[in-house]
Amino acid sequence: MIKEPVISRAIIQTYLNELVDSVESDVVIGGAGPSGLCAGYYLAKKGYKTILFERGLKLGGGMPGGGMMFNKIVVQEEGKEILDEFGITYELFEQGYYVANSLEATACLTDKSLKAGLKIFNLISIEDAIVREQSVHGVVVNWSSVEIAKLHIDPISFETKVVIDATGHPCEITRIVAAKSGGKLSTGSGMIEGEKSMWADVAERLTLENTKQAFPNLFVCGMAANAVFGGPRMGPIFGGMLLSGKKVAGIVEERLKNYT
Ligand code: 48H
Repeated sequence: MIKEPVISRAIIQTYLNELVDSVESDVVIGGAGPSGLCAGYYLAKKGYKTILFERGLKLGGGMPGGGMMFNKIVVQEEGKEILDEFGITYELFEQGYYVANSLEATACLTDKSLKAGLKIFNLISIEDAIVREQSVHGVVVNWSSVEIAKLHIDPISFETKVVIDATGHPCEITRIVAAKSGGKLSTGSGMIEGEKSMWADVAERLTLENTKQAFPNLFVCGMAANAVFGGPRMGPIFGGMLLSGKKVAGIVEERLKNYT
């Protein structure tokens, strides 16, 4: 006989165990787009306790939508190694341009990052950061439904050594830190420089250059990196997003090795 209370207990208990275990971690990532999932995969695979909060119900950010709802993504030569790493099927369209199904790409990133040990909590939004002595020490979160319904309910916080802002175009975590720190980011102006108009070639290069620390213990990747440091957008080419996720994982790993 199937008992409803057991089903309820199984869900609530296992979820809460994971949430309680995540209150302290090595890395918190905000956003489950391609760059965030990729960063989470490489860090979790190395054994770092890595937690990801995603505002939405579904994962993948802007990836499943492809280009203007055509569910295909393009990846340039440099990004092919990551398609291979995640087992994503692709075809050569023209020399240097690979095309993949955006749904399969999203599914593979999700599957491999979860199996590598990344803890993903969807439907939870990061609304603030813990900042102490000019350094980030964690994130402040609430249910996305609370945010959407504009309910006056206090959030809870998760302490961590490093935060990665992978929230895409709005660069939400860094924007909050910039505002509350009075413009102390490591950008030219100390504030968010803002994303520039489309220029795929330059944008893909700058995405990688801009993948770095924006504030002590706060790193940016993907579109957030370009928004924070002032790079252009690139449209539905995703090599830069994937490579940025991999790059930030490497930088964060170095930071964690020297963390006291
Ligand atoms: C929790 C949050 C919060 C928050 C947002 O936009 P994304 O796909 O991000 P990237 O940078 O990995 O990829 C960008 C790519 O999808 C894209 O938009 C491109 C290539 N555009 C080019 C162009 O020219 O337009 O994903 C970000 C994720 C989303 O799922 C959000 O729901 C989530 O972050 N998110 N999660 N707390 N405060 N803010």
